[in-house]
Amino acid sequence: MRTQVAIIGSGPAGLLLGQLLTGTGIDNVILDRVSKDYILGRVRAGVLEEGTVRLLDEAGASERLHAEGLLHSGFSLAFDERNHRIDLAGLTGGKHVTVYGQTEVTRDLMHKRESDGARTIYAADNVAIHDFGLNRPFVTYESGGRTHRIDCDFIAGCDGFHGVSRRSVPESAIGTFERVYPFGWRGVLAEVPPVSHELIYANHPRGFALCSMRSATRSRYYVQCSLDDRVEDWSDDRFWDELRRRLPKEDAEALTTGPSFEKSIAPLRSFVAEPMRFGRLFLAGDAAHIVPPTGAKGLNLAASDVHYLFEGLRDHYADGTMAALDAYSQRALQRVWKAVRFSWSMTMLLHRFPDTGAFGQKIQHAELDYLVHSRAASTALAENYVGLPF
Ligand code: RFL
Ligand code: PHB
Repeated sequence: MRTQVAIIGSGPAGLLLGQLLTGTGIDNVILDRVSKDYILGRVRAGVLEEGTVRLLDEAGASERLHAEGLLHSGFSLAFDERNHRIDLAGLTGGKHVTVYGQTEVTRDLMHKRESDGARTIYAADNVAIHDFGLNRPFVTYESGGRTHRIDCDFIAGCDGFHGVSRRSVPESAIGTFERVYPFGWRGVLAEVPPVSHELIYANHPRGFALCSMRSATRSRYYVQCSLDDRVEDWSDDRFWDELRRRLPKEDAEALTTGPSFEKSIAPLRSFVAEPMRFGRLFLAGDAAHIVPPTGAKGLNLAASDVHYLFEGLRDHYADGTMAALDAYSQRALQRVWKAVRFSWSMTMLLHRFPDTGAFGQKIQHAELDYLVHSRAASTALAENYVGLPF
């Protein structure tokens, strides 16, 4: 088989890139190691920046998002037993975020891809990428007991943190930067109305908590937990009790609980690989970087990478230029590091660390107090949260 761009990974990065390319008449094939149903069973991000929504518009996959997504013009930082609202729209000249699940973004992109007749190969075993340092790269994979080969002009490595693309680059050619945090997030999804119509990020002596949602009837909640915890250690009752204890009294009393239908524990990590381009291989999204979810940036960074990569590929196929592809890694990384910094700072601000100590707690408190009472500091927070321009 031959294509122009072989895309490894059918997560939001790969699907969005595939749709933008298909819309411009650039042939592409997406390969994923797992099945479509498995991908649609993953519950992850929930907050979309305006730039991400714009790209989904461009990809022709945003009709349901505009009908069902929830526009949020603010969120709360909870500490000292009360909520302090950050007025995102007021501080950023009217910008919003949209609360719409990653699962739904993925479903909409898959649906659009199928209706366009673009090729996707699910459950592809042993995907391997070859000769990306040369002009004629190719991809191999196994399926139905046979090995298949796809010849292409470029490979887009959109296969997440554990994918094969980044691992195929010789260690001497790649630099990595990493911080692993000493805790995780225990998350639940439950068919109950959200405790508040806006998100609440809580800093509490017992640990961080986050109240989010997927719709007016479906809530997504998280509490900071130990890395040693297993999902089975957390009954629904234990989860709801812990969440209540970490919220201001008015929210704890208003919280509606119910059986959870998705439970997970996610470790938290910051990670960046540099550069993001190796010859004819381009990394995008979690394949190149990971941020802790505290700033709601992972999916949005995948989208901005895809924007820069798409521009490079589009220009190349329009008039043969490599200029934007040559600039890809540098342009993407400039934005990546700002989101890595923001996600790290939100994580440091809101969690209890084993070594926080009395001094650390005083510093966190002073910073929170400054953030919510200084217009300059609130503006910087809001500007980053709604997303830096791309
Ligand atoms: P994905 O979604 O991991 O997709 C990668 C795809 O590649 C496939 N794959 C392979 N395919 C072929 N061969 C191989 N060897 C392969 N290895 C892997 C996988 O099966 C998969 O289908 O990466 P992508 O597309 O870069 O998207 C990134 C986002 O998924 C991620 O950044 C976000 O989910 C992060 N995140 C959040 N981001 C936000 O912007 N806002 C949020 O509110 C937010 N909340 C979150 C989050 C992530 C979380 N977890 C679970 C880590 C909340 C949580 C709890
Ligand atoms: C979510 O709804 O899953 C969510 C929202 C905000 C975050 C992280 C996750 O910062």
